[in-house]
Amino acid sequence: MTPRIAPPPLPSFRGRLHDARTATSIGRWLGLAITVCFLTGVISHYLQHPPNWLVDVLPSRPSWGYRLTQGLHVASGIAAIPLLMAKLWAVYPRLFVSPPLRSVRHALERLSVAVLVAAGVFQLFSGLLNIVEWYPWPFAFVPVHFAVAWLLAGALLLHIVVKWLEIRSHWGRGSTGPRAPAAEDEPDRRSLLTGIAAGVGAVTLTTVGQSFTPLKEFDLLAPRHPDHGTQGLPVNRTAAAAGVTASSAGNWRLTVAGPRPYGLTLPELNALPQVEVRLPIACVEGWSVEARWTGVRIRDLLERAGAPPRSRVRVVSLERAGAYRVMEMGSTYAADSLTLLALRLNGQVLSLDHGFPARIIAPNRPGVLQTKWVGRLEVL
Ligand SMILES: Nc1nc2c(c(=O)[nH]1)N[C@H]1C(S)=C(S)[C@@H](COP(=O)(O)O)O[C@H]1N2
Ligand SMILES: [Mo]
Repeated sequence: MTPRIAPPPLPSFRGRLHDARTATSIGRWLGLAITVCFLTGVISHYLQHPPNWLVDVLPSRPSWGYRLTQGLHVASGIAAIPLLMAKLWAVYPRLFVSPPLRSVRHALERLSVAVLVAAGVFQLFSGLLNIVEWYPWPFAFVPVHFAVAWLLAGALLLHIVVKWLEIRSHWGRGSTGPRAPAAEDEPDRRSLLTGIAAGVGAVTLTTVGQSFTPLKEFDLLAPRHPDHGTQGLPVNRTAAAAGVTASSAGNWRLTVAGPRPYGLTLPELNALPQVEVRLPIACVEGWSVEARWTGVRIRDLLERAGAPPRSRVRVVSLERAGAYRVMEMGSTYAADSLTLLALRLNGQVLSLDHGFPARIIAPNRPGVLQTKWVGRLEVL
């Protein structure tokens, strides 16, 4: 007879707060954060990569729209990190159930939770690394972050449906019934939740000032500070990084291609009617800041080239290579009176890092599309 080898004993958990009540209390805040993050992320994606049918209907107003949605996207994603860690702490003893798979239903449930956890962890950490511009992976961030967002949304929806009865019975204050939590645990649970709230508050307060400028004094942890940079504005990609030099910008001429193509030197552009607007740059990475921009309306430049109304425009930068060298703009943006080929920033000639001699500034658009060092406009 061969002796039977006993499986290693499963850990036993004595902490009392690893229960459905705690999981529900944390889960609703985590669910809210993920929902806000998902919806604002989808908005960001379609503003940045619109399918053709959407290009001319994307709204160029409100001018602060993208600033708000992308600020919320990054803030809700950051807030979700401590919430996700707390939630995983609350439920991790359930990893150690025996037998590990009880039925087909149980197997499917565990699989869906595995997908949910993996997608949630991936989204939050890839997003976090993206805002510090660290890409320690072989794939492109944007398409993968976008695809996994849908996976996460689907897995979350499934999770809520599967757990609906449990969630409902633990949602209210004095939940009763057979699954009601022990009343003597409530003070401990309140302490735990207060601690989690303090953690969420701390990470939010020390980062949200990167876009919500009234709190900029507390912006200690965000990678960017709204005031730090030449001319009082952060720089995302410097002229040096883009390979643009003062001399390449020196004998610069703007060319405008269209039914009546033309070129303009910088003095000629400066002699055209100048418009001043207050618009934010709102980077996809979460920082944003409003500034005063002066320059020539894009729609005036297009009209001069004989562009028909509701034309789209392609903008080409002097930059030799780079993901943001070429940008296209739908007719709502091109026709908006706030959309400028800006020559000045806060009253000063643009610095080379901010796009000298000329850059695009448009309302309600992701920062990546605010093309710097513009060399050419093409009526489409
Ligand atoms: N040609 C070009 N324009 C560009 C970029 C770039 O890499 N190349 N970066 C964009 C990004 S990501 C942002 S957020 C804004 C930032 O503008 P700023 O550096 O003047 O603050 O410029 C945009 N314009
Ligand atoms: Mo950006």
